[in-house]
Amino acid sequence: MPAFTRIDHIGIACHDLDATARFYRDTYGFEVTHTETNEEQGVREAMLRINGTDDGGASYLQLLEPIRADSPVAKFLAKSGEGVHHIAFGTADVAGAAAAVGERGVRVLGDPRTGSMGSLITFLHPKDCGGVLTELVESAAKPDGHA
Ligand code: CMX
Ligand code: CO
Repeated sequence: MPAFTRIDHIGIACHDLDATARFYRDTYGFEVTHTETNEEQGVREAMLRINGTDDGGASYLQLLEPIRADSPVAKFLAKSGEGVHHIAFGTADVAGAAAAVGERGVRVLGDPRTGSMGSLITFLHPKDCGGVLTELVESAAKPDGHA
């Protein structure tokens, strides 16, 4: 069984990243700790660190605003509206974890590629996960200090 060590993040689809970030700041005091655009995923994203430090052991909210009409998040917003889009589990070895989950009959959506903050990510099909789009994340930073 692969080791999944934390909830890395919860991904939330929104139309307006800045307005949604303001809601989380004003309602809960959660601050945006990182922003970036991921061209491949077709999103502008904001990470709000909820606990820990950026050492590979923290948990985040990940706000996602589409930058292209044909991106997965744009498609989701058109169909379902704003809300929780995916959950992401942290692991020290995303390729190994994806292979192990794939052996259990879950469709893995592509090879590991670049995610937030230099991480390696892949996705599991929501139809094989009880309706939950699931992401696997290997942080660029390792909690034990080893690269
Ligand atoms: N959660 C739950 N179900 C979802 C879903 C989601 N986020 N997105 C799509 N689905 C469901 C749809 O409702 C649909 O169900 P029905 O067949 O019952 O209608 C089914 O999955 C197929 O959806 P679709 O709208 O036809 O979309 P596609 O099949 O083209 O794509 C998916 C779905 C999951 C393969 C695609 O969204 C994907 O590859 N996602 C992974 C990449 C991604 O989401 N990137 C953005 C986040 C980036 C990041 O986290 O850094
Ligand atoms: Co994500």
